[in-house]
Amino acid sequence: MDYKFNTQSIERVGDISPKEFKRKYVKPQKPVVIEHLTRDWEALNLWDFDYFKHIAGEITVPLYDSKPITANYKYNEPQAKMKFGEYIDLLQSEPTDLRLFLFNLIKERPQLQQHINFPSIGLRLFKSLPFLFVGGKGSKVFMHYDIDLANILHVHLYGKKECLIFPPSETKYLYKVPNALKTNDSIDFSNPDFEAFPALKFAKGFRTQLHPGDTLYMPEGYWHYMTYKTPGFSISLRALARRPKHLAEALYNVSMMRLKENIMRKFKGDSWLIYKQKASIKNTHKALNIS
Ligand SMILES: O=C(O)CCC(=O)C(=O)O
Repeated sequence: MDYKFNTQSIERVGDISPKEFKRKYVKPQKPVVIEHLTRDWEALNLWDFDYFKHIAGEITVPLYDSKPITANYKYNEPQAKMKFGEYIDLLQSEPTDLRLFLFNLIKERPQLQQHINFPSIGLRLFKSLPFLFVGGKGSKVFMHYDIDLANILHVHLYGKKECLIFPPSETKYLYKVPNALKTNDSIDFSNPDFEAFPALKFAKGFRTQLHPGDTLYMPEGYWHYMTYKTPGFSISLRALARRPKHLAEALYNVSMMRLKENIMRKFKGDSWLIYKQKASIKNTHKALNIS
């Protein structure tokens, strides 16, 4: 991985006790990859694309691509829908930027629940929300943080994936788009243009490459950008944000932010989205005194 950003490699541990995990990573809100947390998961051996096609090929799934959104779409509305089996055929036959994002496959196929074990790691994980993420070779998940600012265990189960992440402290350098949880659409985080986006030079982040069985702990509100080096999938387990500031933002995001966004898109159309892109640059440069 050859990111131009100022990054350090995310620490890796094999096994870790809940006490040590809390002390070394949750309390200081530091990311870590835990290599053996899911050693006993049947999903690691059983789940692959053929298996998903067999048990869930007929389900219609929402898909997202990498094109900037237009005002015709509501907040987080998928750009495409397809039978899961057809999508699997597509990503196995050619590179595609179509991704399955935050999909609760276990709700659709509850028998899958028995193949995963919620780890005892000192986080109170939501048992009903193991979300599935799937991507084709080369697909990229734009830089964002999650609406609930949860503590996330991102369990990688198949393929190879690269992760570039930044703590919330770096938001001021990342050209955050107003009333959204993403950065300016024109930034290519695989090859950033520091002339056009000079504040990015100051951002300090972390990177790693995930292989099947790796669990990435992403603390509250961490920005993340993922690149699928091969077709692959992961699931994420989440626990509520603990910091009052983050909890308050999570509540605001799921209620007001989303609502405001849908109203503005409806009444102002694409000019609202264009305004926000420009504002992400203007606000960042103004706050940092960059002319
Ligand atoms: O890896 C992916 O496809 C997206 C992961 C993600 O955005 C998340 O875990 O919140």
